[in-house]
Amino acid sequence: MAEFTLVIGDRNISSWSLRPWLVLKHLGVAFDEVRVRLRQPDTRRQNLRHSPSGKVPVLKHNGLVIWDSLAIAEYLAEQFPARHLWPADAAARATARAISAEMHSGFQALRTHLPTDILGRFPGKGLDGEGVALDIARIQEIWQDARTRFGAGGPFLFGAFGIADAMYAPVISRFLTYNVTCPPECRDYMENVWNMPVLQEWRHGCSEFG
Ligand SMILES: N[C@@H](CCC(=O)N[C@@H](CS)C(=O)NCC(=O)O)C(=O)O
Repeated sequence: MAEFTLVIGDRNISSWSLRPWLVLKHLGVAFDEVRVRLRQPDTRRQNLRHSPSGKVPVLKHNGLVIWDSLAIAEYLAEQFPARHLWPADAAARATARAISAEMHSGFQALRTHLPTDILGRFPGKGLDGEGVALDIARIQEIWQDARTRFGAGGPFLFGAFGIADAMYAPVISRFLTYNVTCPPECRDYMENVWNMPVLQEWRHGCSEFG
C-alpha cells in the first residue's frame, strides 16, 4: 500500500479529480488510486465513505483526510517544498495563487454550459450560454498575462509546471471538447499541457467509466 491514496471520480467527467491527480503524477509520488463512480444513485453514499463533504477528490495521507482539490494541492506543496509547486518568486506565487483561487471559486457559466467531457467532441455547443463568452475571455486573459509576465522559463503559466497549470487543465479539456476559438499564444499553452505524458495517461483511462 502506498503512503498516499487519492480517491477520484470517473476520469472522463471529474474535472476536480484531475487536478490533484496531475500534481501527484507530476511529483512522481507513488499513490493508490481509488475510483468512485459519479452520477449513480449511490454516488453520495460511496463518496461519504471517503469524504465528509460527500465529494471527491480526497487525499489520504498518514491518517489525514483532505477533501478539496485546492487544499490537496496546497498540502502537497508543503510536503514537497523543493518541487516548487508554487513559483519561488513572491509576485509570481501570489499571482499563481490568485488565478488558482479564481478557478476554484469562479467560472460558473463555463461549468454550467460546457461540462467536462474529456473524450466528447461537441463543437460550438453551449458557447452561447449566458456568461460563457465572458468566462472564456477572462481565462484567455489570465493565461496570456501569466505567460507574458512569468512564463519565460518554460512552457507553462509560470515557466515550470505547477498548481496553477493543474487547476486550468480541465478548462483546456473543455476548450477542446467545445472547440473554443483561442488566440495562438493560448493554443500553444494548451498544447503544452495537453501533450504532457501524464495527461495522456489520464486520457487513456477516460473510457473506463461513462
Ligand atoms: N470544491 C471541491 C469540489 C469537488 C466536487 O464538486 N466533486 C464532484 C466530482 S468532480 C463530486 O464529488 N460530485 C459528487 C456529487 O455531487 O454527488 C473541490 O475542489 O474538490
